[in-house]
Amino acid sequence: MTADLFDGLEAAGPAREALAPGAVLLRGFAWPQQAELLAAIDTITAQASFRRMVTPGGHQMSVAMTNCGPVGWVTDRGGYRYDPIDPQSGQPWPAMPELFRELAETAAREAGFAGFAPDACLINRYEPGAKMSLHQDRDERDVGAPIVSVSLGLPATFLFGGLKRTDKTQRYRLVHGDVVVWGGPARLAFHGVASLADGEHALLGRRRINLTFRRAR
Ligand code: MD3
Ligand code: FE
Repeated sequence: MTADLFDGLEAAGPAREALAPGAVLLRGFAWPQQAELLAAIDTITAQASFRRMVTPGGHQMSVAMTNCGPVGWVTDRGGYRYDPIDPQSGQPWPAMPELFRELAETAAREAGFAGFAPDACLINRYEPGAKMSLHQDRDERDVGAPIVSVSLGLPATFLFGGLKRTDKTQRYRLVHGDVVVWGGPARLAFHGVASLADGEHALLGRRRINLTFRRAR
């Protein structure tokens, strides 16, 4: 009896929560890979360290960033772009680990976007007080491809709005291991992250790390 119920749950697959049309939260989807993900992040950041970039307007971001994969998202006084070279080292970004690619592809498939092949993985590091103001992600060539985000470490309050900056925002709490797939009508929605509350995470300490997978070109 219990086995039958359990089989039923297994057949249903991971818990899928629709946040909005096109936005699917897979709670704890990255949990099984957490140790490997953190080890891979350490390897990447040893080659391409976290840095706080400057916006075209001249403000230094509170979130520290790095990238892996064929291209990386960068900003400086000249604007936003995807660059195959890390401007800090003059070298290509570290390769995207197979584990990352597979996690992003599997999550996208679970959310109904089969065949997602990310060529960029932006790695964001939030320390207490760091935040990301409301913005759209529109530097990618094909906005038909979804964005997959993986939350690790301290919990964050994610702000999700509409297609206009002034649209009302909804708040979601994203915790360690959560994966969200943003596609379809959600792909161009305004979004941001509220100032990170202080805390202590068992594996990451006073930090939140977010992986954002994109098809940039
Ligand atoms: C919803 N990062 O790097 S990831 C970003 O938690 C960014 O670091 C946030 O927004 C973070 O651009 C949020 C979730 C996310 C990413 C892209 C989206 C949500 C999105 C694009 C459209 C709608
Ligand atoms: Fe974004």
